[in-house]
Amino acid sequence: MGMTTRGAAITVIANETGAVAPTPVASANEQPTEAPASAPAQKFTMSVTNEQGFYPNSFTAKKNLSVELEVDVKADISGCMDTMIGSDYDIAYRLKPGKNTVRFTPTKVGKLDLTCPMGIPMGEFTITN
Ligand SMILES: [Cu+2]
Repeated sequence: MGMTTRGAAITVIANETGAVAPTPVASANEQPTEAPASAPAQKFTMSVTNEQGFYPNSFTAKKNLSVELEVDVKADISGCMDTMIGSDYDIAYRLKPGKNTVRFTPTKVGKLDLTCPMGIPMGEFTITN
């Protein structure tokens, strides 16, 4: 019985120069856009006590960045003073005893008044660019 040895046929293929596409060059760094949505909120705190009322009550915040106002209610607030209104940004927040967080994003420069529903001032924000 005859055994056949398979001869390995080696085919030499000539390289074609320039056939391999070069790796794309990474694009240049892009400048971040202004005020990305992931920007941290501007945080403020206010307390409500029998001694000082709503205090501190004057804040400065930047436009187009979200605001978190923590209101720590340590006094008994009665009647409509338990509701904080900021009509420019549809703020209508019912304050509970303890810590409350009022959130909004100012979109225009100027004053933002926080009041009770009757208009008695609780605090104000100055919004800047
Ligand atoms: Cu009131």
